[in-house]
Amino acid sequence: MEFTCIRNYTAAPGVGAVQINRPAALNALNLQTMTEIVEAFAACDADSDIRCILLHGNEKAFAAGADVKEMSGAGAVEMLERDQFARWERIRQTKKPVIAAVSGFALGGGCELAMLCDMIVASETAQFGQPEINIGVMPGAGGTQRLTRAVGKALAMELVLTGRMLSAREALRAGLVNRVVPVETYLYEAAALAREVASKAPVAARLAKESVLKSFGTSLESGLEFERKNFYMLFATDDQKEGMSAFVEKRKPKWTGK
Ligand code: DAK
Repeated sequence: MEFTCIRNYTAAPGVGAVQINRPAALNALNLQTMTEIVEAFAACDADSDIRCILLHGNEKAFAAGADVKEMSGAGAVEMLERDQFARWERIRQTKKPVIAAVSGFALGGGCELAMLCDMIVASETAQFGQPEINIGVMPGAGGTQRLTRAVGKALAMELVLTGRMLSAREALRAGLVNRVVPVETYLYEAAALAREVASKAPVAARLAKESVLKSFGTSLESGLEFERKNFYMLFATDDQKEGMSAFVEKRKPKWTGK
């Protein structure tokens, strides 16, 4: 069996790279690819040398959506039995920060996958969209929710109802992506950002990610309470002692992740 997702190299110190690799189908996400992404993320999460995950496709496509050919003949019961949501849920539960490097198409499930990541670095050629309406369905993996939270109701409604694609620059203006960089350097820039995140105290990074994500779907009050508990918890780590001592002693901290 040929792998459609590659996790075989370290893009930068502390960074585990995962590449979606079905170029002939513009990286359309079939069940096999989703399973392999889940496995790759789980392996990165379990590897203490990896502190940040970088997910990317190729220059032409991050992912042009779920695999329409695989889905087209399926009925509701078959879709239910495929239990795709379990795979998406496992990706959502990734503990380490995840950065998506997006070039070319990020459509439908591809856009949803990018939005499931914690930050997005886009190349100038990136195009985002939820074109499911054009094939008689609607976003099914969080698109109506995450896109709306990221860009607001007006633009989300337009994208979901017309299927129009958003350019990288528009995505930046709308707050969907963190930065737009030349296509020649997008992977390098994304890896540099991932490397910076990977250089931070790992437990603090994990709890900080968790706390930011908590702001969705919770009241300000319970979000603040959650944040407070995580903040206190960090005072039980060696890294907090090390980080603050290093600051006082004017030296670089050495993180142990403990
Ligand atoms: N699925 C399968 N194959 C795809 C594909 C896709 N989404 N997108 C592209 N391909 C394939 C094309 O069929 C073509 O294959 P061959 O004909 O060469 O065998 C090859 O990739 C190159 O594509 P094109 O020839 O079309 O390339 P162009 O440059 O002319 O056009 C395009 C690029 C991206 C505009 C066009 O390919 C396109 O419109 N693709 C479909 C985009 C789309 O509709 N995406 C949304 C799909 S629905 C769920 C989770 C997620 C989802 C659903 C449920 N659960 C958890 C339950 C998500 C649903 C979706 O994403």
